[in-house]
Amino acid sequence: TCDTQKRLRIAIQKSGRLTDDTEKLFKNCGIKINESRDHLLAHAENLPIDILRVRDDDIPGLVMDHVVDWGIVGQNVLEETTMQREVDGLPVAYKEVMKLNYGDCRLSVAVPNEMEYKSLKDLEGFKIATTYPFLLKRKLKEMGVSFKSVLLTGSVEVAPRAGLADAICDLVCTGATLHANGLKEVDVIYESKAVLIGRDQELFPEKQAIADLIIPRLKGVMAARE
Ligand code: PRT
Ligand code: ZN
Repeated sequence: TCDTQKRLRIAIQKSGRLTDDTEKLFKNCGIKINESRDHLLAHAENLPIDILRVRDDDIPGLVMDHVVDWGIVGQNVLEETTMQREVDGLPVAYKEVMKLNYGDCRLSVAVPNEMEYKSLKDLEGFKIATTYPFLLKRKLKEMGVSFKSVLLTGSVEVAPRAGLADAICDLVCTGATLHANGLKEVDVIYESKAVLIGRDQELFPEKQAIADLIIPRLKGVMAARE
């Protein structure tokens, strides 16, 4: 339909750590979305913009497969997904429209408190539980450390205690989760924040006009919140 040519389609996280900040940002930019969070697709009332609410893990692929024009996702998920898609032979092109000022976290290696740790070399031969095997492997390969990753998409922090792994590599914000699980953060391997990405292709002129209207507003709102 002509709608898909004329309305800018943006994928955002349906429900999670990026959702509130993303919705606040849109609201402050004057994008009015009244539909509730249960709607997969929400239409802005006052602008030709459609919001697609999905799992954050799906957002890079939706942009790279040209299903949406823009997406907001953590750089951690973006980079991990890109490396996975390269292995799978899927398209990985996108462009970064702008970095956003929320979603800050770090991907860190953590080990049991009682373990003596000096450097990443101490992880040689370890089993490491993580949701981010590609980011971890990139870093450890660079350091010449071989290891075995144990893929867990949740409850990563309980893996050492459960005897599933010797160490973990997980996202950290305050460190409270690690602390509560008898783990200490020993090395940061990747620092992340939320980014707005777009498909690597020219937009239809109608959509480009909406993008040109919204980009300065996004920048303005973020500058005001610094
Ligand atoms: O359902 P869906 O797949 O969409 O969500 P999700 O559960 O995969 O992701 P979600 O909502 O947890 O996180 C979305 C994005 O927020 C992440 O990809 C990061 O880019 C960013 N982010 C920022 C974080 C954190 N901070 C964070 N602290 N993501 C996760 N955490 C988790 C971490 O994994 C650990 O379990 O919070 C816990 C640690 O927090 P602290 O404060 O105890 O250190
Ligand atoms: Zn996710």
